[in-house]
Amino acid sequence: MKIYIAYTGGTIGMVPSEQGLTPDAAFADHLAQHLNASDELTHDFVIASYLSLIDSSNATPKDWQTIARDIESRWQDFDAFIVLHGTDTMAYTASALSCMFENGDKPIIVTGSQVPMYKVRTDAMINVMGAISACEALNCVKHHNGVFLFFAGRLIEGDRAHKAHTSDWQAFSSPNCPERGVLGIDWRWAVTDSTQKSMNVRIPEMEEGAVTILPVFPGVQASHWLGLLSENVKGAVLLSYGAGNAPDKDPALLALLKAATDRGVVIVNVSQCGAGSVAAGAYAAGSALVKAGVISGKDMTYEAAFVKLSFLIGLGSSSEEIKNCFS
Ligand code: ASN
Repeated sequence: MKIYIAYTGGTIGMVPSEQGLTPDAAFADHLAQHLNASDELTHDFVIASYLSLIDSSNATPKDWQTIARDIESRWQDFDAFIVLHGTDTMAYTASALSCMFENGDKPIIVTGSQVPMYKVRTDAMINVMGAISACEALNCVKHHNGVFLFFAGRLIEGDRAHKAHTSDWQAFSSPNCPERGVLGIDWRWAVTDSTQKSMNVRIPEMEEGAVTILPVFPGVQASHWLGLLSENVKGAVLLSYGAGNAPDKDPALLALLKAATDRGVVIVNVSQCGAGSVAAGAYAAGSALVKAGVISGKDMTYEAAFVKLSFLIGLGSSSEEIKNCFS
């Protein structure tokens, strides 16, 4: 197999500096040495290091676009793609690539590590080797391809991953969807729908700052959200309580939401619980949101809801089209 590996930044290839860990341009060579040292790996690897290597906490929607365009430009030349990325925003990038490479017929696996590769006790190579193994399995055994996040033995659908732990090896969860595969000594695969859908690659010009997140917390006031719902904002993820609730006794708060949805901002309700689904309107406190024009994000992660809004806005979809996509 020909496998393209892109190092975009992140802990996996970081080294110490006076300010703390920072990405290292020499990482691609070190990784190549590791991969070439094994006789068992017979693949052709091309490892690219991005010119601007970042801690993924600096990533913006433009970076998702850059990674997607890079993969698209090499699509015909490789059988599989591995994106090495920081964990902080890995779930957003995996979601974005899922939107951009819909029903992709080759694997795109996003991975990284909790501890840099230069350390003795690192999870870097176990994650890279697992990602390579996922590429082999997806390509050869004809399990369904697509975009996935691989971490600590779990192959998670790209638009279902959530960063769930700061320091465990198992940093990602798949709250509302079974993992596609779990890698122990061998793979255990989930049964999936086997209908082959046609591939649809759409990489829009991504806007920065078009989507915001509105946190709900005890005592939240309209003034807290006013700046977040500024003129240039076209979409928002509302991080509600429980099954989709927010305070319904503050008219100013609801009026602010209603004014935003009236001017075309699409506001998607996703629970801050981390797992489970929004049941829009089950409680009076949730019905008030529905009346203000807020739509349900159902069981999406907030990362996926944020990305899907950004993607559809990038495509130039109207508010109505975006709402239809979510429903
Ligand atoms: N701050 C790092 C990043 O997201 C964290 C990591 O990769 N483990 O780039």
